[in-house]
Amino acid sequence: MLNIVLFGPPGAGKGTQSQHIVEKFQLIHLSTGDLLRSEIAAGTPLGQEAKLLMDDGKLVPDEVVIGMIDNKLKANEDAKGFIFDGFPRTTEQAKALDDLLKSNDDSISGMIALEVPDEELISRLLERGKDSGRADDQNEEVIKNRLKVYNDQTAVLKDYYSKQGKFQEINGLGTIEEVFGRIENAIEKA
Ligand code: B4P
Repeated sequence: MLNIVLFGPPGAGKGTQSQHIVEKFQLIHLSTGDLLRSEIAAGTPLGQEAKLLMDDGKLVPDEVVIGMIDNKLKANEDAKGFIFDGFPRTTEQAKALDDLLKSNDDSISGMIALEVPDEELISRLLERGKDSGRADDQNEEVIKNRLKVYNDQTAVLKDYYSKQGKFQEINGLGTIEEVFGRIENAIEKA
């Protein structure tokens, strides 16, 4: 199976690029951000709890997102592979993902990290916030908090995958097509 972790700070282009990857490589797209926003839209207790944290730019508890991914993996046992978008975001989540895949004799093929400078991330997210309706994209303080959470809790995962020889970093600046071209090359090497 081809299992790719698409990694990067908020606004790096993970969700955008995942759509192209799914089309080209026929992988199942698993975005914890999208799954959480569906729970919010459905007004479930989980969604109500998640909304309070997400609107502040904080992470949702590990056990909640790990449980959602576990359910989705079980529901897609015939898949050719998965693109993990926005997950894992903590070392705890990365270990849990390894265990879930291992129980199916499977593993992560590679992690592709999109590198984009902070000023560009902030400008992309504020732009999206104008019409996306996403509360976490509308306020610069919340965006800065998301970047801090990324630097404090998530960026460490580059080392986690690097130690396994699965880490590739690519430039996330340029047009969506240019970035996708670099991702295609990285996936061929994964
Ligand atoms: P996510 O939904 O993962 O949101 P994100 O980090 O902002 O990235 P996204 O994929 O949406 O944006 P993209 O870079 O594609 O997370 C939201 C929140 O959910 C988190 O803060 C957290 O609270 C919670 N959460 C999610 N997963 C979690 C987990 N595993 N554990 C705990 N909590 C979790 O795009 C951004 C913008 O840039 C778009 O407008 C796009 O059009 C634009 N763009 C993309 N590529 C571009 C390019 N090449 N040039 C110019 N603009 C570009």
